[in-house]
Amino acid sequence: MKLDRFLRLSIGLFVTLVVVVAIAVMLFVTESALNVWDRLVQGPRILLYGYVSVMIALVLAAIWLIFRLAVKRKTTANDEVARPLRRSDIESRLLAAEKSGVDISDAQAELQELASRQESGSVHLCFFGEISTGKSSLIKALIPSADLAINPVGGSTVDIRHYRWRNENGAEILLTDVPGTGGLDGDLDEMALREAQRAQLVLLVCDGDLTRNESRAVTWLLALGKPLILVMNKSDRYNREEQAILLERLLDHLDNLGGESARDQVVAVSAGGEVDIIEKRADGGEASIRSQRPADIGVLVVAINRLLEREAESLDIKRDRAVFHLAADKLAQAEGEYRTQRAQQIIRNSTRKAVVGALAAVSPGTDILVQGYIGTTMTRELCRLFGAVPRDLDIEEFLSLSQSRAGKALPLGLAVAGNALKAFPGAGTVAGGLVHAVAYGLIFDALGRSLVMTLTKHGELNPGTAAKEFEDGISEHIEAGVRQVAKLALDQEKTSE
Ligand SMILES: Nc1nc2c(ncn2[C@@H]2O[C@H](COP(=O)(O)OP(=O)(O)OP(=O)(O)O)[C@@H](O)[C@H]2O)c(=O)[nH]1
Ligand SMILES: [Mg+2]
Repeated sequence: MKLDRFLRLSIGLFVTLVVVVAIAVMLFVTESALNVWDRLVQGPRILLYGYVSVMIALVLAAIWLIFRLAVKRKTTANDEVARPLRRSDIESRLLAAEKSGVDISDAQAELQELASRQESGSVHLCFFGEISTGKSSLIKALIPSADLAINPVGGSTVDIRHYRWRNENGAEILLTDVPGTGGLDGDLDEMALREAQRAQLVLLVCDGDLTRNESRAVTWLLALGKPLILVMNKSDRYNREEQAILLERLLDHLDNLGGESARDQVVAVSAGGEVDIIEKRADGGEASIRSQRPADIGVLVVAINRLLEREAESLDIKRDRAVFHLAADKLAQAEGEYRTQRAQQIIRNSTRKAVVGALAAVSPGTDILVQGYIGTTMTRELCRLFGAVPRDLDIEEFLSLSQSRAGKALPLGLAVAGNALKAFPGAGTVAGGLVHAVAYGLIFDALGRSLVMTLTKHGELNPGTAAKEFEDGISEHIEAGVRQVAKLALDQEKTSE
């Protein structure tokens, strides 16, 4: 109790003291400010304006410095707002990417294909689904004269083909057959997904309840805003009741996955398909005859026509948006590849500088290299490449956190470098300086590699996380980079001889 009272008394005294000091400081500052102001007002105007300008400049400089050092800046990726992509968005992104050296040909080809489809005014219906669900058979049932690969063994369609179909209103529609997804070749999945993205309408063909992959595909298509019909093919394998139950379930799935679907957007059909019938011959023997099961696809034709009618206004707009996304995805992929390449270049350049520095200096020490000019430049360049805008303090903190680990890893670097140089053809007698230079190079290379991993994963430089990444992966990275760095050091030494 006594202690509590003493504490409160002390706090009271302390607060009083602070208030007294604050009032004194305020009085002092006000007095001097007023003094200065009086003199300035009485003096020549030029002095007044000059003084005020210098004060303003000092305040602005202080704000700028605080902002640069302490305020976290947003990465460019975070600035993006989720809204439908427009042609102008994607075109300006393409232009910017091309300027910085990214190969934009794939993304550009996508826009060109869109332009030619827009010009022809064609409507594309893509038959999309898991392998062997009967996509090609359905097209064959709609266009009996079409020549399609149909096979009981999954994976019979391996490319994209368009077939002309005239519906009852006389409109010409292109039916697109694509490879089935879920086969052994992942590239075919990619090909099918992209073509579905380019079509105005997608028929997702399944042959029973939705599998996990099919549910995922429906979610993706709905997110793209794709007009969709869920086609349960091979319904001849089920009786009426079973068909009704399956259809109900598919409708539920579609609702749960976020589709605002009309009942006629889920249909049960039978493309027919081939069937082997055993016939008794006149001589008493048996013969197997391959025949075509009758197709039952009337509801599908009705569903297609209704959806085309309902969506007439928005078909092209939705298709265009989906293709802009496709082009943006392709651009992002190209940017990723470019970034990887550029990052390797930056790391290689910095590593070379570290090796050169180490070869030239008597005893450079990891601290000078890691925390010095080369370390800061490499970190800054890699951050810029990944669109991260770290504060200067973050870079400093990251490098100083990494420093102790770099120092500890030096013996390992030296051992690995020594071994690698001995094994290198033409290295001759390995001098101590060269081993040190390779070891420093290895540490630098590891720093760059771990930084790229962090930036790829998080998109920004968080000093603690990045330094931890460096620490965790350093041995692995040292081993991975040794051949390249040893070669670099040997080449460097040869050129300086
Ligand atoms: N029972 C039955 N079998 C069918 C039906 N439609 C197709 N099939 C059979 O299913 C198998 C696969 O048919 P495809 O048309 O090649 O299937 P797909 O989806 O194009 O296959 P991929 O191109 O490999 O993805 C064939 O053996 C067809 O005869 C159907 O309505 N009922
Ligand atoms: Mg097929």
